[in-house]
Amino acid sequence: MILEKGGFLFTKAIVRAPAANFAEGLTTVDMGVPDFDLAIEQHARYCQALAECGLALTALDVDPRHPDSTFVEDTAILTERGAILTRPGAASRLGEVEAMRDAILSFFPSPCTIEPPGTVDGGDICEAGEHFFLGISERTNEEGARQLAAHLARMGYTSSTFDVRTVKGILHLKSGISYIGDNTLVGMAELASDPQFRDYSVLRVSAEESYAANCVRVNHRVLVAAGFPRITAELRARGFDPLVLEMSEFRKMDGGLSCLSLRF
Ligand code: CIR
Repeated sequence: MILEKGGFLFTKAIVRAPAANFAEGLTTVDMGVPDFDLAIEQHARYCQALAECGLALTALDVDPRHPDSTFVEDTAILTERGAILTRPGAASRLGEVEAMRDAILSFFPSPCTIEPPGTVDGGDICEAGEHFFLGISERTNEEGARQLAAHLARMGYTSSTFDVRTVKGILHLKSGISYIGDNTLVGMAELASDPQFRDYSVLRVSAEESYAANCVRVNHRVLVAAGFPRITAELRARGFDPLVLEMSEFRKMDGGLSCLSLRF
């Protein structure tokens, strides 16, 4: 496996542990109420995994004013060439951006912003080297994607949009497809067959393993959710090095592996 320059030599990550009222956050799935103690345990293991991959972590203060605030990925897009603070599409999450602004200022002194009526959730933004796929979803609207595309273009990146609203069962673009480096995507069949992904090698997840489409390349490892043996074996067979993590409690709140951190 070739470790690419540009994108996957991360040294830092921002995380935030779930607040005690985490179960009061938004969800579209019917998988029961998350167990808070187990969520804390899974989050701690997730942080330990990032540290094992060589990342130094910044942990934001727990924020019970925002029950979804453990899903830090949605509040910013961090690239090698600059940062964009988002404007989350759920009203209850708008206030999460302020703490993220404070946290990134020492690393990214002049982040761009998304202005009303634009909305963008970081979970809809899939960085694939020089190109970004921007999901249009219930959270990211066309205006948000337009503003983001302009910011990215100024940084020298290209982008294209993908409407995920017709794909059943996914909240964000990255719930259904992930870029793991080496020109490779992992994706649900409904997305993987789209012509805009034709120049990539695509590892397809089966319908039963669709939750595992949200995996995360972190330096030499690929974080994969536990319980999905087929895609984990396939990753291994292709020369990737999966690091398997339990995500059951975050899944109940529509969260995947990528949303629990911002890596840069
Ligand atoms: C929400 O509905 O906003 C949270 N409960 C889950 C957000 C997951 N974020 C992500 O996948 N990037």
